[in-house]
Parts: sequence; C-alpha cells; structure tokens
Amino acid sequence: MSLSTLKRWVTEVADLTDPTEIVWCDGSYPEGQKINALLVENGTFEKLNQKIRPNSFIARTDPADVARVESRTFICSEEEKDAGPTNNWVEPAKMRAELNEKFAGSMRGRKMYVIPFSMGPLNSPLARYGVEITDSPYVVASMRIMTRVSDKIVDRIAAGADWVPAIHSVGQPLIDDQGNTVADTPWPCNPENVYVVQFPETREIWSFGSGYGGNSLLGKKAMALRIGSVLARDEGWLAEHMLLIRITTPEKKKYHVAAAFPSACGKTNLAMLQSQMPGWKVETLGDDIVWMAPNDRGKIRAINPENGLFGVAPGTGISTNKVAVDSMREGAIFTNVATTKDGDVWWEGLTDEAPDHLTDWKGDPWNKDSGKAAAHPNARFCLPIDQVTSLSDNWAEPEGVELDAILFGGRRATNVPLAVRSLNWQHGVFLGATIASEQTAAAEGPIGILRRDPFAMLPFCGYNMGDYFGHWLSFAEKLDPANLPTIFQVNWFRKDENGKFIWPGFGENMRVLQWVVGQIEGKDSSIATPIGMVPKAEALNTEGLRLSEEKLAQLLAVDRDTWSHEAAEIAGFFESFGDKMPEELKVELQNLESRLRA
Ligand code: GTP
Ligand code: SPV
Ligand code: MN
Repeated sequence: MSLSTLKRWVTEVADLTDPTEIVWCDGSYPEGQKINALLVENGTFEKLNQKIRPNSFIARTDPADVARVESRTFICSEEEKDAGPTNNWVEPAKMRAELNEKFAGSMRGRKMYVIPFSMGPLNSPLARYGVEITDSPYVVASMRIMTRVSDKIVDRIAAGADWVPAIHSVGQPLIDDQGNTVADTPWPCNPENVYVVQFPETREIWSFGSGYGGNSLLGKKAMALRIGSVLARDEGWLAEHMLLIRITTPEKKKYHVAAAFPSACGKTNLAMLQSQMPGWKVETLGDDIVWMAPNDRGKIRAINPENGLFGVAPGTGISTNKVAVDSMREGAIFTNVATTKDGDVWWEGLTDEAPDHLTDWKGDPWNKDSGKAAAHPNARFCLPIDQVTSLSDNWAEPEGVELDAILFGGRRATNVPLAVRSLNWQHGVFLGATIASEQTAAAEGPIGILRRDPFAMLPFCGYNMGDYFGHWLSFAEKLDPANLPTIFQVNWFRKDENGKFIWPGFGENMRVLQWVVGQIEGKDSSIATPIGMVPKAEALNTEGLRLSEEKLAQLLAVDRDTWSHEAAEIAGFFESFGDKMPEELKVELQNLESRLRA
C-alpha cells in the first residue's frame, strides 16, 4: 500500500458521498478544541459546568440510536460458510451494491473527515493502522479519545504500512435529491437504514445510519475485533473482547490477567477494581479489547490496542467503582446520561439518592416520581485512558505484557459457580466456547434472555466461530507447554431465591482474584467437580463479608441435574457449527457428560 492508494480511496469515497469539504485529521490539540466547539455549535454537545467538570461534554442521541445493532451487523465473506452460523451474511457483491446506493450523496452538505489512527502504540509490533472516513464530528471527537489519531500514521502508510479502510456516514445528508437545503438535527442518524458491514477478505469496514458507539467508532469493535480476528487468524495471533489487569500480591509478585465478559458484564469494573485487601493491588491496562501473540519465550504477550474507555455509566458510582468516578472528573464525553440543574451529570447508581430536578437523557424534565430511568441503560462515558487513576505504568509497553491467566465469564443467575479453574488448555477453550450470558442493554433486543456468547465474541468474531475455536485450540502449540496461562471461568451474577445477587461483586471480586493467584501458584485451594476445579469453601477469603455458609455453598454449588441440562444445550449449540466444530471440543463435552454421570 502507499500514500497514493490512500489518497485515491479518499477521493473515491468523496466522489461517492459528495461532501462539501474534506478535512484530514492530525490528532493535534487545536483540532480537538475546534471539533468540540463545532459540536457545541451544532447542538450535539452541551458543555458541562466547567467549574465542576472541566473540558467535558454531554451528548444526547436520537432515542432510536442508543446501542449496537447486531441485527444489522454483517460479515460479508465471499462464502457464507466463512461467516458461519453466528453472523449475518450477505453476498459481497449484493452488499456492495446496497451500500453504494446508501452512500451515494450521503454526505451532501456535510464535511467529510479523514481520521488516520493506530490501534496499539505506534511503535508496537502488535499495532495495526486504520483510516476512518466519517461525516460525524462526534465520531471524530470520540475516535481522538479512543484511538491514537495522528498524522504520523499517514507517514507510515506512505512508507508502506498496511491499513484498514473504514467508511462511516450518519446517512442524513443536508441537501436533498432536489438540491434543497435541509436543516440539521443535534444527532443526525438514519436508524431505519443501519448497516455495520465487514468485508473480511478485503479487510474493509462500511458503516451507515448510526452515530453511536461500536456502530460508528470503527477502530473499536469493527476493526480491533471483527477485522482484527481475521488478521489474527491469518497471522497467528488473537484479537479478543477482554480487559487486562496487573495484580500485585503482598509478596510483590506481579501477575497479568485478561478477562472476557460479554458487553455490560463487568469488564470495565474489574479492570478498575479497587482492592480492600491489605497488600493486594489491581492496576488497569485495558478494559475492553486485548490483542495477544506468542513471544519468543513461548508466553503470550498482550496489548490493549485502545487509547480510551467507553464505559457503561449506569451502575458506576462511588460505592461500586470509585476509580472510574475519579477518572472522569474532566476531559470526558458523556452520552445519554442525565444532567443536573447546575450543569453536571447523573445516572442511576452514581449516587444512592437522585438529585432533584434532573434533565433526563432525552432532554425532558425528570424527578424521582417520573417512574422511568433518568439515564439510558446503555449511557456511556468516554475518557482518555491516561486519566485512569489506577493505570498500570506498563500499560503501553510496545512488546505487551506476559499473560498468566485468562478468565471467561458472563451473567448467569443460575448454575455457574463463582469460579472454576479449567483442567488444561483444551478444557479452558471448552469453557470459553460454552460461555452463556443474559442479554444486556449494550445491544438492541430483549434484556435478560440467556444466549451462548462464546469467548464474549458472539457479536465480534469476523469469521466462522467453529474455525475460531480451532484457532484457540491450536494457539497452545505456539506456546511453552510448561508455561501456559491458566484458564478460569467466573460468575459474579448468581442470584438467590429472592432474585438478589448472592456475591457482593465489584471490589470484593478481589477475593476471587486471590483464589485465582493461589491456583496459579499451585495452592491446594480447589476441589474437583464435574465442570472443573471449584474453590474449596474454606479457601475463599470471605472474612468481613456478610455471607452465610449456606449462601457460600450456593455460590459454589455444581448441580448435576441442571448441568446435564446445560450439557445437552451445549451439544445443540455445537451442532450448529456442523463440520466446522473441532473434534477436541466435542471430546471435552463427552468428558463433561461422563463426569456428570460418574
Ligand atoms: P461493555 O463496555 O459493554 O463491554 O461492558 P463491560 O463488560 O465493561 O461492563 P461494565 O464493567 O461497564 O459493567 C456493566 C454493568 O454491570 C454495570 O451496570 C455494572 O455496575 C455492573 N457490574 C459490573 N461488575 C459487577 C459485579 O461484580 N457485580 C454486579 N452485581 N454488577 C456488576
Ligand atoms: C460493547 O457493546 O461491548 C461495548 C460498547 O463496548 S460498543 O462500543 O458500543 O460496542
Ligand atoms: Mn465491550
């Protein structure tokens, strides 16, 4: 690739979309000031009270554009079998024709921004570059926080570096087909015509109609995960929906742990865990995406390719995640939260008591008796990662950090115990492949319905998930067998008969991490169950918790009947992958079934 390829592509997109002007972004400070001022002028941003929350803004979206749209997310591989049963697929030629029609003239009356960005530190061997074209200044402002936007990327592309082209339009031109000028709205979008399309073979991204989150900030889910997973398969690494932390023990030993939980299932919170345990510390390296590759010592080295956080606001408060609250004191973009009468933000869970007289996420007056949520359940805060008060000093190490453990988890009201250690890599991959979780507000659709979300990658795997399982299985062959990261499953969300979470969660999850470290260190703190090694009740540190023996037993219980049921369900899920399903995982399922019978 070369600079002329990049310039030709920009010209082609401009010819198709017909913007009034092309703006090349350089990532500079003045550019940020200018774009924020423009967003205020357009009414997309409202400036928050600068005394309380300096340099921060709130955006209220169109109420129809509030989350990722999985039903309109496509993997358009040449062959349907390469997208697999878990992805929407349309023949590439047909999709290109549809997209060409939608994008034709879609930027009329708007500026077209060209954003060169890096996922990963620019000098990291694991970094990959992208260029996003967008007609949304909100996307520019957000990409500047979430990724490393820099004109240096253009120099690297000129020098021959590969890059992923990503095209985004809100799909609301300001000049209609008759040539008449149309008034803009604070949150332009086209929710009836959303497309989030990945072409894995040509490594292209096309997104239309939505301005929100993963639909439009294309470095994140579209590039770092969907296209990233394809690059990773072809080049021998892994692109994962994971947080990344460093745990320090009282003996000053350091362990790096990555964890995959589905959307809105606790990654950001675990990444910012504030330990109450004397001598134990957790530091943040990443909260949503991890790229990992084998290093020359046969260990996995991991980086966080992002540069910012786009975290769920509701439920994030002083008592649950003080680190997050401290980290967003300034320089943050809030979307779909409520505002107070003195120009600050609020959402359910920020404080125990709601302040009087809020303006809700839709812009309507709100009080405690309004009978509805003040903030949208998928309201988000966006902030530069270097503002995170628990940031680890090695978070941007170009070579990455060596992984000691990998956790998989989800929201499971029943059946799945607080923690399980896998028996070996293959069994660990089985745990990852069989994760299920109750759906959340992070994507459109019903909330609370249980679905299989293997590796928390269901909406983000850019190829056939059967092949993806195989890639995970074979990944161990590139690693030192004596030094494989230990794989665990965790579940903070088990509920009692009254529908209450049994485990206190949040900062208290440190207790589970202590057990995890103990297991890595070879402590005798687990017992065998049919599903894997579960904490011995007496080995889990519950000192100071109000948790009865009975509740603890409930948290750790493995019920043979319900697990037999679950195994049958897993069998059905595995069958959906046909001959793409790796034999090794079918063997793991048989092993589980026979352990359940024993
Ligand atoms: P995405 O950004 O969508 O990928 O979400 P995430 O996985 O980073 O989830 P996040 O940490 O933002 O948490 C989502 C919701 O789960 C919030 O409302 C949290 O308050 C809640 N949550 C997080 N950790 C825990 C926990 O340990 N226990 C309980 N009960 N709730 C939790
Ligand atoms: C998720 O849904 O996993 C998110 C939010 O992190 S979004 O960026 O919208 O994908
Ligand atoms: Mn996420």
